[in-house]
Amino acid sequence: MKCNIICKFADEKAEQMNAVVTPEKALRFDRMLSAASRAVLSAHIHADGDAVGSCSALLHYLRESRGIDAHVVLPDRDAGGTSFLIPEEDRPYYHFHLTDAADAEAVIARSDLVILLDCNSFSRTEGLEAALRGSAAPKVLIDHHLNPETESFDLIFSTEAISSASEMLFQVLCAMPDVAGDASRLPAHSAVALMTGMTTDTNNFANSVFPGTFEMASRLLAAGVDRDAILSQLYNSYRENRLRVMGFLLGKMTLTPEGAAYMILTKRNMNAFGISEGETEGFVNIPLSIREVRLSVFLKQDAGYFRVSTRSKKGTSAQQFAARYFNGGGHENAAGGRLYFSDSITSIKDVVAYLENALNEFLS
Ligand SMILES: [Mn+2]
Repeated sequence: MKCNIICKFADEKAEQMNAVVTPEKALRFDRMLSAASRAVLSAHIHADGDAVGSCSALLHYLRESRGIDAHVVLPDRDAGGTSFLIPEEDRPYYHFHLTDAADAEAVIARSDLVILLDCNSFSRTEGLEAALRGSAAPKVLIDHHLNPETESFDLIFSTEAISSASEMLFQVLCAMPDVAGDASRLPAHSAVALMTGMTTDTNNFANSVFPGTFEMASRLLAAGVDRDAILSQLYNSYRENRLRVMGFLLGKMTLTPEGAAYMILTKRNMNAFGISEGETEGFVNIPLSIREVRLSVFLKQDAGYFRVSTRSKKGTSAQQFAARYFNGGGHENAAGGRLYFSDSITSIKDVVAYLENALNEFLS
């Protein structure tokens, strides 16, 4: 019997990958690290597993392997589920602009190297944007999003043909002379953090998986990474409240005739369930398990606006939907944006009307 589900990875994807980490670029990065003494690493607002994973992996490599006084500066906070990547002894190296802007900006001001991870533009670091842009230090981008802000960086490692910023960083680190392709030469924490970032960005190897993704996973496992322990931290360490609010949202989920599903979480509901930022991570993926659903939208109320997350099945563009109706972006099948309250959108009812109209227009 002929199998009609075959994997088709175009050769150009592999080639694209080779063109990203060339020996010349690796050498330039190695020289930049050798010249640096105080580096600052940053990532997008609402840091997820890949943002925290790639930052904490690089933090440990720079500190342990390169003797660089490295610090991580994040716009708001780390995602709840990845706090195991920031052990108590690492806390002094993490700075959150939301809770201490002066401290975060001072760290950037004294750094002689800026590295942005899992983020295609300084604008996505929100409160940190001015300080990062204003830094006179050389700037490096390690990312996997569409449309990197090329003009703002001295060196860029970025392609969409990769699972995560963590995978991009893995390739870059493997090209460093002290690692030389041997993942067991990475600091143990870095290996765990890279595996974590790749796992969360692929939704545990369900989406955005490339040949290099399994190769990296294989090499990290061979280097001793305990994936069971990571999975237990990521997926079996939630609070009861998270499942209660999940049940509530799924009960109220709306399906549209065009093949969309949406869920809306208000501030009032968040407070009632005692849910904090980051605890609803992954909810937007669930409705895609329904056969008819090709686009899932999750709205979560924030101060003056709704955060919008969208996920889609192949053939439907979550990215275009987020860009067209929510002034956002991201990846083809995973994107996000915002819906602000305005003169025409003053209530939840208006939000629902806007969303339903958008879904109808986009999908029909
Ligand atoms: Mn990412």
